[in-house]
Amino acid sequence: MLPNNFIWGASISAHQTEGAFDEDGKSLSVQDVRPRELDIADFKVAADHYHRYDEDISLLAQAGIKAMRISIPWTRIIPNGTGSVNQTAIEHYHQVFKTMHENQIEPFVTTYHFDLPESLQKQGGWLNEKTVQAYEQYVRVLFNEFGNEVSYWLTINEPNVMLLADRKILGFTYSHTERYQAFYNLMIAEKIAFKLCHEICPQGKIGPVPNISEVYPGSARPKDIRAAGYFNAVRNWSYLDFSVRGIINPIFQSYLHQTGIEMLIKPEDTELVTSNFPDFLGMNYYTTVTVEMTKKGQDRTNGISDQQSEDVYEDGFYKGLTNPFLQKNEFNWTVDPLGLETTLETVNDRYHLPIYITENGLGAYDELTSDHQVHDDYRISYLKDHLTSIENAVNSGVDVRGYLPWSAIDLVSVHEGMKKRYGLIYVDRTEDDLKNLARYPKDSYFWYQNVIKNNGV
Ligand code: BGP
Repeated sequence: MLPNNFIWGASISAHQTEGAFDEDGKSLSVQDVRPRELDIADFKVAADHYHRYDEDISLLAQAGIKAMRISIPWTRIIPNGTGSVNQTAIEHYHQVFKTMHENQIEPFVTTYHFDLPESLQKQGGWLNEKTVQAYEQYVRVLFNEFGNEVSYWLTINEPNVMLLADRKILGFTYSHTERYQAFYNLMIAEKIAFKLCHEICPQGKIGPVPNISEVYPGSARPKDIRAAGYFNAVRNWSYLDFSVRGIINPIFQSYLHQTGIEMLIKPEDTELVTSNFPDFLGMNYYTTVTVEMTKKGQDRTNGISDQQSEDVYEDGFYKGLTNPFLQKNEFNWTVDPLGLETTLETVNDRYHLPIYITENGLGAYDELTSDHQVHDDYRISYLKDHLTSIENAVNSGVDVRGYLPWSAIDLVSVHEGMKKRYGLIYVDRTEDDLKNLARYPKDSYFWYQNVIKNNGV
């Protein structure tokens, strides 16, 4: 049974929904300039949420939704990455938050969701400590401007996926050494956000928002258990141990040492890292990952793979493989609702903090009928199965306080553009035909409305 004050929400990001990519003073982010495959939509218009946010917020309120996760683009607030603040952007988000509050919707705000200002990327991005200082200035503006309108702050969306992921997220890949230099700088930036939020926003609460999922061993072979331990540390606990415990996870440290990298918390950062902690955990969950041990020099191709496993590889440590006991969706993503229950229990056991599920959803080819309906029973069963896992985790003592599924409205998928739809609300456009961008609630919207009314499935 979910608690009476359980928060029912929905989630989006700015670059995947707003459009207006160069309007009202916004500069270009790495998402605007990175190459998109020819057949998938870019972010220039997306779902035009920048101009239609009042309609979208009102539709969400009609479903009974009480929280909406959005991100604010750094490129609107401080277009050059550092320096002058764009007052038009400040005013825009004051209006957005005003509209949310008028609709009894609580904002959950991600300060940075993959859309680093290109001007900072050109100076080395997260490899450059100057980006950490720029982020400090940026979040100081957010907390001072919106601290009285926003009670739930999320720092950096999925630093683990961003750093481990393929080039589709950032448009480039880091070398091994660069990856962990960026890791350290990103995690220091997050600690600064914790510190400033607690100093500037007395009512504010803040948390990290990694993509966390249990890593399974490909067999009962001890070496595969070891491989899963390494990837669990690299993918998950390296981030959450730094955020929540202020340490470099020991298994992660061992992996780094064995791969030729020494990572210590710099003496000048020790106070910051060990004195500033989150109030809650945001957690994005889509699937679980399965790995096996690799032999040194073993070819990384393994014949069978899925979206999550294709890029999971470290010679001599782990190699992703498709879990033969789980189904995949039509975009080749493994589906594992029980994995969410397992992951929640593990995260609770490790960190003992309130958890908000800030992303969970099914990307699918949806079809709009001639009478503007979308019969997405496949999405209803995905959401129902995962909500059941959340209820089971709560019943076994995990402090889950909210569910903000991905996504409130259809948006531009990072990997597969507009055709891969996640929304509770359909947005009428295709990859290359903007049509009228009209909004049509799907069957899953009405199902979710009923779930909210009953406070659970
Ligand atoms: C998460 C991101 C979201 C969204 C989601 C779905 O990692 O936080 O922004 O992209 O993945 O993935 P995709 O858009 O590739 O379908």
